[in-house]
Amino acid sequence: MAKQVFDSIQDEVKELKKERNALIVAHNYQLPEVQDVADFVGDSLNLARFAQKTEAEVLVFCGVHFMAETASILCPDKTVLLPDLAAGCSLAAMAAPKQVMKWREEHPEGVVVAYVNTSAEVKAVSDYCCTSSNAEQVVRAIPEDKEILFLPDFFLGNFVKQKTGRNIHLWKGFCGTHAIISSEHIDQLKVENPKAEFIMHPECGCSTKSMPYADKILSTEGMTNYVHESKSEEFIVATETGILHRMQKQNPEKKFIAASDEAVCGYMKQITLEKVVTALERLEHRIQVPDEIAKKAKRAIDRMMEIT
Ligand code: CIZ
Repeated sequence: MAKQVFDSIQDEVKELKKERNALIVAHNYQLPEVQDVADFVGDSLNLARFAQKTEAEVLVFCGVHFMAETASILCPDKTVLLPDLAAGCSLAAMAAPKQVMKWREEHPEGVVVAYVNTSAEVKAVSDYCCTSSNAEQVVRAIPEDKEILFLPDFFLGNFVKQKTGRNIHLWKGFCGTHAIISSEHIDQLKVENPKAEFIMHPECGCSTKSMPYADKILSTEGMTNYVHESKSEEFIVATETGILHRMQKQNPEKKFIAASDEAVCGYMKQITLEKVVTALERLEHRIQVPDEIAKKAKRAIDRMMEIT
């Protein structure tokens, strides 16, 4: 986006935020210009924590629907806006509440751990919520004799299963964006960039093949912290490409290479700067979770928050 256009929209956003007593939060996968107008950029857990702490009345949530739902559940007194309702999540859509209930019936002693990439309705029929930054910790907090039902991401669940050695049943969901990243392409990038550290997200479909030689397997927040602290100057980053903007901004002297330029989440990219302005002008689209579902989903989210 041209600098002049960006500056003028940024001024408009500043005015509107003041008028509405609003703040903008943006996920690590958002478009660069959306991240640049945000008051806070982070992963879903840190965005939720920020939302809880702030005194703003309105939160423009630049992320996807399930993230805005979580913010709304945790901040029932705030107006949570999602600038475009088409910002969904293909992974979250792979688990419906009825299917989860059936899974529970098949494993009556099982403890259900739902990755944050689930609808509020699915969280409401789960025991614990987790994110990729705390999935291992959440699983370790569950008594050892319990079998665990992990959903919806197969690869994250499998990663946690390997790390903990726990009896975990895995749902067969996956993230279409992370699935694009191939281990063959990573092999080639590693040859071309021999000094680069290779860091990958546990949602990567290629994780089974590439995991043994990944320098680190981390959540988005884990990745941003790691590249900042690491002495290396080059990194191959296997996750949605939006995160490279934050990494480059925080570490201008380092080089970041996307493991795949095609790992772009079309849902995340539904949120544009223009739609952020419209959301603030019209106070739309308000995300509200029905009370009964919110109450039950909050139990699973609170259990996670107590552990991490
Ligand atoms: O929790 C999040 O924000 C997601 C979906 C991924 C991550 O690793 O941060």
